[in-house]
Amino acid sequence: MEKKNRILVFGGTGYIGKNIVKASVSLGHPTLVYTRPLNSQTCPSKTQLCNDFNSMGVTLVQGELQHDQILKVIKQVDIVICALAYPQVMEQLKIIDAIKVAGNIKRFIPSGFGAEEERINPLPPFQAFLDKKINIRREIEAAGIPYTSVSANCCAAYFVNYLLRPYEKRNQIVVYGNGEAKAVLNYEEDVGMYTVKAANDPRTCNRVVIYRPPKNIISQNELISLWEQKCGYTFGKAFVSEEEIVKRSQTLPPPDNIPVSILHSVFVRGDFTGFEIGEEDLEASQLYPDYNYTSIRQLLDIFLVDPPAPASAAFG
Ligand code: NAP
Ligand code: EMF
Repeated sequence: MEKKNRILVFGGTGYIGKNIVKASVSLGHPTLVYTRPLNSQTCPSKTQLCNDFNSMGVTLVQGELQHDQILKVIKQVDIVICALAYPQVMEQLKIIDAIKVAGNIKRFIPSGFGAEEERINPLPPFQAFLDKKINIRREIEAAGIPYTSVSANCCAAYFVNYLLRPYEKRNQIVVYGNGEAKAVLNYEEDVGMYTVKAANDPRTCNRVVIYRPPKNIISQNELISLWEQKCGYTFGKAFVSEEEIVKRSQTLPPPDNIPVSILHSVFVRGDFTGFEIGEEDLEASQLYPDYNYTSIRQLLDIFLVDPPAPASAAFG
């Protein structure tokens, strides 16, 4: 039996990161999570998650993003996956430096997990957001570190909850633009699984992998219709015009201007399906056809029985 790569996750206690950690464990990898020190100020949900990780056999390494500390743990693994929050995106330079010094890392996955950063041209606030991630891609390439960049498109539970608000039992749903543009909504657990698979796959070395499974390509209007079929209820629609959305992106102060710019890119412009997956591209469901991802239809069935808590407009 081939020895499993040891995987280290930065940001592993986060929204995306926890799915990566769980996927790493479920796929049989020795898994380490580098996390800021736990103390009396640590939020109870993170403390509980770390306890759960311990019981799953995850090795928790507590520390700050400081060179010597991260170098020491990087020397113990084969693969590094970073899921740090957006405000810490440039902190990845420290991880890149440590990987260069260590010299043992087979693959580095930077904290992308969203748009295909170099194939869309969104409103300025989202573009500025993407430019930082693109900068990190260039630094990784310049360092000669083997990498895989992940374009996970939209986290389905996050965005379906944000759009439908099932928890709030509203009779009207907000629609951005005319609701026709196609988005790609991928269940967070599948983002974790695809990411760990890709991180271990020779085919994806120094490549971008796009997560665009066919059953997860959907417009807001299609999503609402599906939800109406499942609920047996017809919702009113409150349309927010593109002009209003653009105006908000221009008038809201940073960082509040980023989420509205993302909504514009995803749901008004349809940027995330605005380019073809060509012969040269790597798409996750084509790379791993035997992996049964959770479709939007299946996710709505989950929401029916277990609606998530109210949406928050974070921009992690
Ligand atoms: P998050 O949950 O907000 O944070 C991830 C981790 O970052 C936290 O668990 C924490 O780890 C660490 N962190 C947070 N604040 C920090 C600070 N001040 N200093 C040092 N570390 C800090 O992040 P996320 O929402 O999962 O985002 C991860 C990536 O996914 C980002 O690149 C984001 O843009 C992307 N994303 C994409 C989507 C989508 O729909 N496509 C949705 C959400 C996020 P510890 O406390 O364990 O140190
Ligand atoms: O705030 C967000 O969405 C609100 C509508 C951010 C967290 C979501 C996100 C999405 C992305 O692409 C869809 C972060 C990074 C992305 O590239």
